[in-house]
Amino acid sequence: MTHVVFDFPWWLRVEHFLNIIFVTFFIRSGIEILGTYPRLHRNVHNIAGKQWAEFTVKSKPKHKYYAVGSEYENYSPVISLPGKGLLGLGRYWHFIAVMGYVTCFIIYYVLLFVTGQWLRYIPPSWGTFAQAGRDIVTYLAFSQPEHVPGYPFNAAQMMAYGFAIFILPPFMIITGMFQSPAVNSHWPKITRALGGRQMIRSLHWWGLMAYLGFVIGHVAMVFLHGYGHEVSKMVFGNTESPVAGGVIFTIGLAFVVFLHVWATKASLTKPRTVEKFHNVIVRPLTRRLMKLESRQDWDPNNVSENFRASGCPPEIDEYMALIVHNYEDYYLEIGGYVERPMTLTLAELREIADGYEQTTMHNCVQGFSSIGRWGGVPLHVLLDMAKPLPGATDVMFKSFQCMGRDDNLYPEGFYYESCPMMEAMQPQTLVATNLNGENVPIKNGAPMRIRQEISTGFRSAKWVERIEVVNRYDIVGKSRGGWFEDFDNYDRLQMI
Ligand SMILES: Nc1nc2c(c(=O)[nH]1)N[C@H]1C(S)=C(S)[C@@H](COP(=O)(O)O)O[C@H]1N2
Ligand SMILES: [Mo]
Repeated sequence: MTHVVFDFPWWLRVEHFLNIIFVTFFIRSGIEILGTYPRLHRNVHNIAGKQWAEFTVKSKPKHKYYAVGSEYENYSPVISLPGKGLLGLGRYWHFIAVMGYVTCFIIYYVLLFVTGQWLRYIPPSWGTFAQAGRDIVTYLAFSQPEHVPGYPFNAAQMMAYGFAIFILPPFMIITGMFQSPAVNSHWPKITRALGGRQMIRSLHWWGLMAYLGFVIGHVAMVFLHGYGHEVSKMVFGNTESPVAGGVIFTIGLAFVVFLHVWATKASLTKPRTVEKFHNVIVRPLTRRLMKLESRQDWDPNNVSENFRASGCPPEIDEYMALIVHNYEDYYLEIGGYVERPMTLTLAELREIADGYEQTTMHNCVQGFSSIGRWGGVPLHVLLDMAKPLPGATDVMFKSFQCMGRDDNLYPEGFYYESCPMMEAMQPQTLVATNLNGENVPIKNGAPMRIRQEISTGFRSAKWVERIEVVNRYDIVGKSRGGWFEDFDNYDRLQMI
C-alpha cells in the first residue's frame, strides 16, 4: 500500500463539495430542532430543573397545562433552518440531508478503501500524535508546520481530518439513529447501553459542537495557508492555478449560500413543496423503519414520576360530563371499514386487557422523553375482533379535544391522528386505559389514549373517542392524516 500517491482524486473533491452542503444543512436544521426543546438532560425522565444546559431565556409556561408549541424557541432564519420555531420543516431538512449524506458517505468510504487513500489519515507512527501537538503550537505562533513526509498535510491536519472523517460521522449517525423511536424501541438494550434517550441527545449535541469547532478551525487554516492555494486543491486537485481555483471555489460557495437561502424561503412560503420533496427522499426509509417491531422492556419499577404532558385537555361539555360521572358513560366506538363495528365500555376494555401491561419510553417529537407503564388492549386484538374489510389501509383516531378552543395556538377542529394498518398491527400499539397501575390521568389522555410506540409522541392521540378503520385517510382534515401533520408540517410516518 505504500505505493499509493496521496493526491486529491476527483471523487474526493466532489465529496468535499457535497459535504459542505450537507454539513451546513445539518447544522442549521439541527439548531432548529434543538430550539423546540432548548434544554439538554442526561436523565431519560427529563426532570424539570435538572437540565445541564439551556438555550433559551424563556421560562417554562406557568400554567399547569400548556399548548405544545409554547416553549419553542424561535431562532432567527439567519441561524437556523428555517427559523421561527418551525420544527416540522427543520426536521424535513435534517432528514433530507441525512439521506444524501449517508449515500455519499458510503460511496466515499468505499472509494477511500478501494484506492488506499484512507491510509493518508492513518498516522505513520505514534510520534505523529506528539507532532500534532507541536504543530498546534506552531500555528499559535502564526507559522506553518511541516508536512508529514510523504503526506499532503501536517500532523495536526491529519488528526483533525481523521477525526472528522472516521470518528465524527459514525458517532453522529449512531447518536442520531438512536433518537428515532422506531430504532430505540426495537433495540432498547442498545439505547440503554448508550446512556439512554437524553444522554444520546446530549451526545449528538456535542457532535454538533465538534462540527462547529472543526468547521471554524478548518476555514481558519485555509485562510492561514492561503485561500486560493488551498481551495484550488479541492477544485483542480493541485495548487498550480490558485487564482482560477479560488474563483471557481468561491462560485461554489455562493451556490451553497443560494441553496440555503432558497431552502429557508421555500420553507417559510411554500412548505408544501418542501414536504413533497421530503416525502420522496425520506419516506422510503421511514416505511422501512415501520417494519421494526417495538419490543420495549423498560424497568416497570423505574417509571417517570411526572410523565410530562403535552397539550391541553378537552373542555367540551361532553368530556366534562364524562369526568363528572367517572367515565361510566364512556364507550369507545370501533367502526368504519370493518365487518363488525363495536362499542366497548372502559370495564369491557379492561376485561379484554386482562392485566396486559407494557413499560415503554415516550419520544416527543420535540425531544423530551418519559417512561410509563401502560395498561390496556393491544390494538391488533380489537382489530381482530372488528375484522377490517379487504382493502382497509389505515386506522384513524378521533379525540374529544377541540383544538381551537382548548389549545389556543390552533384553529377550530378536533384533534385526530391516523396510522397505516401495519403500524396499527404492531405488537405494542396500544389502546391504553391505565398508566402506572392507575386510570390514565386527565393530562395524559383519560379515559383512553393510543400508544404508538414506534413513532414520535404526537401520533399517540389522547382523549380518544372513536377508532375508525378506513380505506383512505386523505379525505379527512387537510388530508395529511393528522392534526399536527395538517398544521405543523409533521410527517405522518414520524418514525424518526
Ligand atoms: N388529543 C391530543 N393528543 C395528543 C396531543 C394533543 O395535543 N392532543 N399531543 C401529542 C403530543 S405532541 C405528545 S408529545 C403526546 C404527549 O403525551 P403525554 O401528554 O401523555 O406525555 O400526546 C400527543 N397526543
Ligand atoms: Mo410532542
